[in-house]
Amino acid sequence: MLKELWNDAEGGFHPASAPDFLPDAHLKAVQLRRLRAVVARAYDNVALFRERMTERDLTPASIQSLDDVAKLPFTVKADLRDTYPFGLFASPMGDVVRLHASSGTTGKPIVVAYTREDIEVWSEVMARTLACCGLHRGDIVQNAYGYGLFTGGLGAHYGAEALGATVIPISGGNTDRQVMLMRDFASSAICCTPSYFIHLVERAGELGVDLRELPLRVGVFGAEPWSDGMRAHVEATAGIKAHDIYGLSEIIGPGVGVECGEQQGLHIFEDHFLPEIIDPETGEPLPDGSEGELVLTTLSKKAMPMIRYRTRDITAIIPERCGCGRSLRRIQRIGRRSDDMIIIRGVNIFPSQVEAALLAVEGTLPHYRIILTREQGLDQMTVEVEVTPEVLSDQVRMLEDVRRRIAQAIERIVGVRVGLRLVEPHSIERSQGKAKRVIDQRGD
Ligand code: DLL
Repeated sequence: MLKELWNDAEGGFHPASAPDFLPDAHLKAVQLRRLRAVVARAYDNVALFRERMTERDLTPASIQSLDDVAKLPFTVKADLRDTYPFGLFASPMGDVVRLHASSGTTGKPIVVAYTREDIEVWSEVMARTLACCGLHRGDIVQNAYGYGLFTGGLGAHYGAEALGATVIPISGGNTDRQVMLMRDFASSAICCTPSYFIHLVERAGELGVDLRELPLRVGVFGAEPWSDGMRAHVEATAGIKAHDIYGLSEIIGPGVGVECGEQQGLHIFEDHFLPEIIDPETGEPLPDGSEGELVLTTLSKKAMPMIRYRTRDITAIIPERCGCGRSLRRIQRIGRRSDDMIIIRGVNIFPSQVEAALLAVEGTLPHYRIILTREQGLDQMTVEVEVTPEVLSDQVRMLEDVRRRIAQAIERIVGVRVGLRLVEPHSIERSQGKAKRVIDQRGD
């Protein structure tokens, strides 16, 4: 597959031949053929899936059209935990060439598996991801996603190599060295979490390096939610174009979807991943344009097919065609998960709303934490945010003014008054991977 996409004469992908641009009818035919094959594979090889289909009187022959996917049972994260470690594998161990795992919040990790063909598909979708961000052969890609059981590092690595770019496999952390290599090796792109990149820009500043003066041109940021305010901040402070990349271990890792140059939603690589949006309460499919939970079916995975996996990520499918010409449909950026809702005094609050409120106020820095406590049986929420040295060094009036504006912005967006703590730059711990924004001290 990769060979077909590669056009050496032009030094990169040939856009017209890439599956990103398939005519709709052709794409749908590919999807249906692959859907039928993957359902048959899961039915034949995974006991849990076969039992669930049998309970519903379904066999692989029940899938005659793409809409028939809605007949199939969902798969949820608990299914991966309950069958830990290898219970959902559809390939014999002899065909599994790689395992990854996602740590989750408590207890055992969830384990995912890849055959050689799966690794090829993953490399392909990641190469297409990076091409979508405007990268090509000759680019120097600093890969600061963590290498190891986390899918970010090796996913971006194989994709960058498949694209023909030069990879710097630096992994996460060691920020001073990141800055040094970025300058010395003239990195043109960086892959990492958005929160780590903000830290990197800040540290570079302390070391006297202005990223805007370096050849760095593109950021491929994901693995955690980040707002448009955050994007505006990183694009301005680093002088780059910042693309949002989405994925999850259960489906393949990074490479499920990405923003193109238009930066208006993320294209899903629909020839390999079939997206649906459902009502998270009822499980009913919702039409394009409605917001709900993203459900994904892997169309070509061999070692661990996922049928109607409930991601818990809340988004909507954008019905309109993208200006870039890709026929792949897009989803809106993911700002929240159905399970990260905080309820304070009966009001539902998502961390992304707090972020949007904070970044709208001048004088705040993009470093914050939400601390949840319980006092006399009542849940309390305190937002801790760093403010610029000017705010702190100026007279008390300015500090009070910023505090009042933040409080108002939060109240306007989330609907309740919450505790607020303005702190000095650097007082909140920096992450090397996914930022931990919510600190829950409520106990239970
Ligand atoms: O985070 C895979 C990945 C690596 C994606 C590098 C992008 C870049 P997991 O650790 O399994 O896999 O976490 C998956 O992270 O269900 C979302 O809730 C969240 N997530 C991932 N990308 C985004 C994003 C990797 N761009 C979970 N925006 C997913 C918001 C994201 N949330």
